[in-house]
Amino acid sequence: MLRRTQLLLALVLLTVSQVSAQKMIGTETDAQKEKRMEWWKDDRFGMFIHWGMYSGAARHEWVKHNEKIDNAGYQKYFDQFNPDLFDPQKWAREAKAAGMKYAVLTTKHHEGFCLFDSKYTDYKATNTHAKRDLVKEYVEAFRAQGLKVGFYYSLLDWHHPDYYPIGRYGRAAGRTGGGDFARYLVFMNAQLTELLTHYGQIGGIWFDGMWDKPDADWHLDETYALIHRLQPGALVGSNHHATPYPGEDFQIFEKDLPGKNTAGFNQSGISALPLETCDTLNDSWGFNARDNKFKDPKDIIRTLVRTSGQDANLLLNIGPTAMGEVPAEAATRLRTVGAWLSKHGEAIYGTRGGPISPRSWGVTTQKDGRIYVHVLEWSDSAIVLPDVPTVTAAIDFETGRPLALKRLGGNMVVQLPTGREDEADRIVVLRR
Ligand code: JFZ
Repeated sequence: MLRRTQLLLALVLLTVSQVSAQKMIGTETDAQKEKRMEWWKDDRFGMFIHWGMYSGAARHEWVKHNEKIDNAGYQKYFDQFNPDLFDPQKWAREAKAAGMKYAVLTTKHHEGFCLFDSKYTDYKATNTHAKRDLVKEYVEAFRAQGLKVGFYYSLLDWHHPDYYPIGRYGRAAGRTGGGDFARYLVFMNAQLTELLTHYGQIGGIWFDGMWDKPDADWHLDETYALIHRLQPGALVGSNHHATPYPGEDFQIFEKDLPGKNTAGFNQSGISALPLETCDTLNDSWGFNARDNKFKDPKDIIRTLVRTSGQDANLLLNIGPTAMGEVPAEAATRLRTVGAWLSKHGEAIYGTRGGPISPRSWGVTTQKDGRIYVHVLEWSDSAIVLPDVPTVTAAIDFETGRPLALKRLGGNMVVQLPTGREDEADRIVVLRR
């Protein structure tokens, strides 16, 4: 009898907390939400940073899973972790010079190691040779450069004993075979509370790893309500590759433009939420000494332009070494993008997707009565666009010179600047 009353009480409490969680998320109007997300959409371009103990292994951030390393075998990366070249101000300057406006750092990746000084674990940077809270230094350095700071947090945990039953991945990582998932969720929410109360105003929380246990009850509504309550301005996104859940503010596409699925992760299609693509400079997120498949800077610029043309953001990753250095191949690419943005940023920052939907040749963005036609892959000297009746003139962005514009059978034929077909982007400004 007593047990039944207790159960009933627990059920009532759970229902009450769920109802209040939904209310927290649900009371915001669309207009309020749009206002809250404006800065983020205006920013368009952010820096993703994958950094952890796996950086020391230098063989991809999934090394513990890929090489079936148990906790004892992985311990050496903890013992060796000594990022004596870590200079977050340098990272922040690199981000700024790249034209990035916000950043997201892996505070805890799948390996379970925390870069911050959490009360709820010993598996943290404070207990390594670093002896300090690295998240705090990141936050301070990026903020000083005027960038917004966000936190990546892995729901999946290959180390915590209460992450049980284990999911699809990390099965050979020497797990104990027991644990209490409800207790894990308490731990997780306690850590999120630390992240949202110890570091000032946070841009957002970027979740990952839910795909490891898609059918588990993560009590997402409670976690999301907690975030929105602690920091009403923070944005919530989760890289679960599914249609976004209530309480999420943006939809993430991994290694693909929104709606595309060349990587095989993104089967969900585009939702009504604001969008973000996250991508790598080579093939790995965490530092991988064997991965030298660095992308052509021109393609990186084109990815940024294409995401903007889809009214989406680009979160572009660096994987610093365990010592804390940004690999030279990454740094030079960031500088190239930054140099391009310093000249062409007007057609990216603060824009929204343009009136002509994305095409194979390129995309359009728009701002303040101007349409920016980004011609990315088209070698002819003119282009045919669907008519936008309010357009009165076409101008070459680079030189400010007028370009011929003719109406023809419900289309606009726009002359393109020649001799620059090889450039990452040829921008034509259409004036209204
Ligand atoms: C995830 C992480 O696993 C990865 O390490 C990185 O942090 C990235 C941003 O996000 O990437 C995934 C997630 C799921 C799959 C593959 C890569 N999956 O389900 O195949």
